[in-house]
Amino acid sequence: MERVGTLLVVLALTGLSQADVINYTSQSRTVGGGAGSACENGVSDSVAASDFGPFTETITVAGDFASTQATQSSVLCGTSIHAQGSTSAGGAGCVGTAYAGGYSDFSVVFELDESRSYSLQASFGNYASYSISGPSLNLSAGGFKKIVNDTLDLDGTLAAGTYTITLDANSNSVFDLFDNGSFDFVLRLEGDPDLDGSGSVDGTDLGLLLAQWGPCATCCPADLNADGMVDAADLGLLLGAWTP
Ligand SMILES: [Ca+2]
Ligand SMILES: [Ca+2]
Repeated sequence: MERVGTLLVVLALTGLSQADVINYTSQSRTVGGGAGSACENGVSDSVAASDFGPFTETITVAGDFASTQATQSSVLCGTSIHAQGSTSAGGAGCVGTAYAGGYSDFSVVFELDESRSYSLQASFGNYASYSISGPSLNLSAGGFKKIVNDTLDLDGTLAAGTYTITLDANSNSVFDLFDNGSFDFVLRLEGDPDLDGSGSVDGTDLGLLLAQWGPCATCCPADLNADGMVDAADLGLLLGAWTP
């Protein structure tokens, strides 16, 4: 019974609302495939995220010569952003007449109320592109250019303000020769030790941290130092911020 009681306490703690560091103001996430050309049967299909929740979709559209496919799995967390997407082109026999492919587009705008440490890891394949803009981080690459195996591995401090991240797995979001691409993106920001946003750092926050102990798969607000793990380093930060 004691173990059951402990489990119930942990479940109750993880059910608490937690303080968000990232304040999302808008998002646009879409996957689609196919085309309106005779070469691909003129069939197309697409799905877009309708809110800020997790978005996981795979679209496959069969054509006369080949099928096109696009995928996206993205999660907008309170302290991190995760996004994976890929596209494939079909209709190789259609070169010179028309070409069809998939698209996987990801775009979010968010605000930081105060400066925060961050870590960012990303990789891009083939005709992918990315753009990150804000007060203290401005990066872009790709467009119509092939950026095979481009990677980002950064850390530092983001100043307060508004940031826009755009990831595009086929470079230009239209059906054409540039339709094979992929992105794999993770941005983590340091968490707030007051995990439940109560105004104090106490046993409730400690319980939330312990419940998230280990590697961070996706949303992981107790990863206070933004390294992808909830471990002794984060515990030390929480205890160091303990409210007397
Ligand atoms: Ca608290
Ligand atoms: Ca950590």
